[in-house]
Amino acid sequence: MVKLRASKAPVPKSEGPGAPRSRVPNQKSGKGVRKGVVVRDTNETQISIVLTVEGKGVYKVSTGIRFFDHMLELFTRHGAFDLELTCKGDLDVDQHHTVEDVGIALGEAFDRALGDKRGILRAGYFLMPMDETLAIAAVDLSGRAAFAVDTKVKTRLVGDLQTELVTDFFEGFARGARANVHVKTMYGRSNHHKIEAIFKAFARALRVACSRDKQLGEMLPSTKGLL
Ligand SMILES: [Mn+2]
Repeated sequence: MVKLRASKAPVPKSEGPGAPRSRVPNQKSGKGVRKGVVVRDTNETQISIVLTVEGKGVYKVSTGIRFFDHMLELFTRHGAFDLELTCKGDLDVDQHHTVEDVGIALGEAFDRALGDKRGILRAGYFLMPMDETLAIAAVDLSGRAAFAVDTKVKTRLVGDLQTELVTDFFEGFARGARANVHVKTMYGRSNHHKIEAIFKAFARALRVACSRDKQLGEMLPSTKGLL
């Protein structure tokens, strides 16, 4: 667990790390392009993110872990987002802080971009094949953080990524986005495919969850009155 420290960029008090999140969305719902900007600076990682929900699949990603970059790049393309993401993490310790904190910050970027969440579908799922592998993902932008991850990967590394950290990424995302995130490899042979199929399924499930609900319009997709 990392401790947030004030970011280098001047942040208005109402948007600081201690501010109540549900009351400080980056923007209100509406018809425009939704963007989320996050600067997250701790003793372990320095992260900056510019996310566009209605993107063209354009990315500029650098985490220092090439396989993780590959996953974030295809996440951006399959989600039809735009993503500028840089993370300078303490990879000399190991990859844990980098992968977990990128998950948290990316989740926060979505939370900020979606504002009060009026007019979005809120939930989505996808079943993604990748050659011999099949993965599922289900996302609910419910305002509550919960996750379940089953990669079925048995090797310690895929490429240069410590594979156990895939779980930490999705846990971090669920916390940052205040979302329920469930991802699972149903079956497969290639460990590369298992992780990649999960990221693709997740991107496409999230794309649906973020998309605008033509039928409900600006109605909040909840009977509780707050998401
Ligand atoms: Mn690949």
